[in-house]
Amino acid sequence: MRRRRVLLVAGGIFVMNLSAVFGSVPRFDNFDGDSLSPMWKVFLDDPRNILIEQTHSRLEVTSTDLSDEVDALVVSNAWSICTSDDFKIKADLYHSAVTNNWSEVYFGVGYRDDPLHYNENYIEIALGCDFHEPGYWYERGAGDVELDTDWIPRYSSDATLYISYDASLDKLYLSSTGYGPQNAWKTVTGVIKGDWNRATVKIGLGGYSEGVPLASGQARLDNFVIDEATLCEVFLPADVNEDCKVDLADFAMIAESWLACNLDPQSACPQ
Ligand SMILES: [Ca+2]
Ligand SMILES: [Ca+2]
Repeated sequence: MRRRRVLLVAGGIFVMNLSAVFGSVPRFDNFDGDSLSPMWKVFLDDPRNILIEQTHSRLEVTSTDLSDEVDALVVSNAWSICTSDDFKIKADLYHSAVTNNWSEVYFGVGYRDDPLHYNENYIEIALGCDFHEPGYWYERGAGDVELDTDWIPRYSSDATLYISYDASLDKLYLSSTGYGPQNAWKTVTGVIKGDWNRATVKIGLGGYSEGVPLASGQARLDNFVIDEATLCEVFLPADVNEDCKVDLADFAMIAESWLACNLDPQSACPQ
């Protein structure tokens, strides 16, 4: 129905001491200051035609009519959410561009296998519009492939979007009314710890446009809150499986590859 590509999430290769930047990871961001918190990293597909900026005490996505299937988003910088425990996160989103082409603002979780390539895995809930019909949009994807999508009409420009996770059931609940299964519009089962096999996930907040000129205030995000979560502040260099702990599981993965050598040519490897 809507061909799109979303660039959600950074890889886990960024080893920096985030706690040195601002103590522990904040549990909320109201985007009110003069500049974006270091808890976020910005990704822009095409800075000439789509931007995400902290201004007017919120995050605003703006774009031109030359934006062509492009994203602008902020992603959790170095920190991530542990999937060993339940989590509850929410954010306020607003989208009022009613046009024939698709544009949206979104909130989601995901990760990227290979930070050098468009190889993202993500689950998002969005406020968007195309064919002059505003709607809520759900999407689960891997790279350029949409694996699962859904859409329902929307009658308000703003909404609080809720993402909650039941770690024991590996169920992710997406909603515009509240946390948990009782509020879920979409329930995604067996993906985060199942298909993805992830001990942590990153958070993404952003916008997307297919040639829709988004003016200041038409597409915006605000008031990100972590109501419940165990956070990983930063991956340690020896944390091979990225579960925020360095233990025997990491050692076992290292031992599996011990003395392996992938140099090309192979003659460069120790003989
Ligand atoms: Ca704000
Ligand atoms: Ca580990």
